[in-house]
Amino acid sequence: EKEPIRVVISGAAGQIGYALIPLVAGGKTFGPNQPIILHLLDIPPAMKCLGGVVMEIEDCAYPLVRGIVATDSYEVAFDKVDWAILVGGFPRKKGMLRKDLLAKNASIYIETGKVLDRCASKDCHVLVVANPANTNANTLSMNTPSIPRGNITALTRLDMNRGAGILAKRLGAKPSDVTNVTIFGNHSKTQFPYIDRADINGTPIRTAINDDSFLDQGFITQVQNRGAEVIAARGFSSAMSAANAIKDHVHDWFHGTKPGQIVSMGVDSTGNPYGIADGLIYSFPVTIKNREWAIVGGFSLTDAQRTLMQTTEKELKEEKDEVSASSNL
Ligand code: NAX
Repeated sequence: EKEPIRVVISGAAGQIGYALIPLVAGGKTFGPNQPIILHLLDIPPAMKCLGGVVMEIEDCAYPLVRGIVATDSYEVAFDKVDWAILVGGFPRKKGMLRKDLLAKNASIYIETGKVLDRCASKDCHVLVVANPANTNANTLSMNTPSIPRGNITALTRLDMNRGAGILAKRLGAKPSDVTNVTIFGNHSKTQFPYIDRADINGTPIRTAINDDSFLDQGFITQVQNRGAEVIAARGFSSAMSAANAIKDHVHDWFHGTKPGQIVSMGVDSTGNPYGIADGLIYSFPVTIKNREWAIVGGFSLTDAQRTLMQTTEKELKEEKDEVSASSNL
């Protein structure tokens, strides 16, 4: 039998945590033969609730779960972890400025980075989910000098899945038949969902849908606003679909992408083939082999599409600058 791997989930008492734990513990991320030791981190006021979550995990009697560590200590939570799924963060409160949200989360991700660097496995693979996800990942990465920068990623898979879902619905097709939708840039309203490498059962999406004004405008806005639509309807932000996307991101990172499959991840932009500035965590099309991602270059881009890529790049630069200003990074 394989050795168990240690997987930490931060923000484990929150709503994404509640939807994610069954996927990780049930073998949907690391596979049905990979035992795991679950490390669950949250803050002190959430400990009682986390205790209830632990009881429920025990009551599920998952065959792959070989241990549970539930804690409010970063040191304990990050001790020897091989994978870190970081969902915990400070939520945007009413009346709070974006700048304050950035600063608050920057301080969390500076601290998280420092402790992770000290305590985690040196080959720890990190996925940041908490918003602003790309910038939190970048902040964390600047504080993890001994973990390779390629090991730090941000979640844009939900946006990619949303895009595939919208296209499939429009075509009356199965979402799984729509492949290779790409998300460029930030996990925010400036993101650029790109469909010119996407297809449905081998037919390019642009041919299958044959409506450029929808594909170049309406579709993009729909993907950008999908998160806000869910909040407006449900009163809470996406959790089921976010957990599902985390499962997909980690699954593909752990197992590799299939031949011909391209997925989107927020990754280090340094040296990228699209002319985006170095030093950002920007979402690109990637393939994955041996737990290493590689950006897929050569996508054809119109001037309008280049502008969309630059708009989201500009936002990421601004977020990075605001974090530096607030924390003297
Ligand atoms: P919840 O508020 O339900 O849960 C967050 C949990 O994090 C809470 O239990 C809280 O106590 C904990 N927490 C707060 N500060 C912490 C810290 N310093 N260390 C450890 N834990 C801490 O939010 P939820 O709906 O689960 O969303 C979590 C995060 O995911 C939010 O930042 C949200 O914006 C972000 N999202 C990102 C998405 C993406 O695609 N990248 C999509 C979904 C989601 O909106």
